[in-house]
Amino acid sequence: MRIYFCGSIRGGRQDLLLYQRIVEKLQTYGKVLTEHVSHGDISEKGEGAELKDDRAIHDRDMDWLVTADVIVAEVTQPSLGVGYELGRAVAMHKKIFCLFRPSSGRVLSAMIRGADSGCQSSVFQVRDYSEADVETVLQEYFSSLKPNADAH
Ligand code: 6K6
Repeated sequence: MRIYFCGSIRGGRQDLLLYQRIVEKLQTYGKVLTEHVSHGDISEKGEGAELKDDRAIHDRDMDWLVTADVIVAEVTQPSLGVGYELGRAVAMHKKIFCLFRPSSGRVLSAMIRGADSGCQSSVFQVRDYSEADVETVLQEYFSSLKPNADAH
């Protein structure tokens, strides 16, 4: 399974340690295409060890998104890039799982919360969770995916 993980970079790196836990768990289910989102050496400016221009980053990420079977996004820290990736993934009819922590005191964008139809088999799901439960929540989501289910 090819997994595309979305998390804030220029939107703010406050949740970096949580992204690392999420990526570690996701790696037990398949190949995480965007592992770098959890790398501590990328600053809020999006600068990392491997310097690329913005167009190259965008084009490479979109190529990966096309090939992904499932998109997992931590959406608590607002990020334009994550919102953009989710919109593009919806247009591609991808399976999408968004994780939000109400304990942050934030209110999730209606455009993300409202994209979840509320039905358990919805291709776009938003899950409220607390940090301590992140591995369990991911486990529940991935066990609910049918083996060999078509992402389109
Ligand atoms: C250099 C080395 C590694 O990463 C960099 C530079 N930046 C980015 N690289 C890869 N993906 C990125 C980069 N900046 C943003 N993204 C994508 O947008 C990621 O897949 C994130 O999910 C999302 C974050 O968007 P912002 O708006 O918070 O930056």
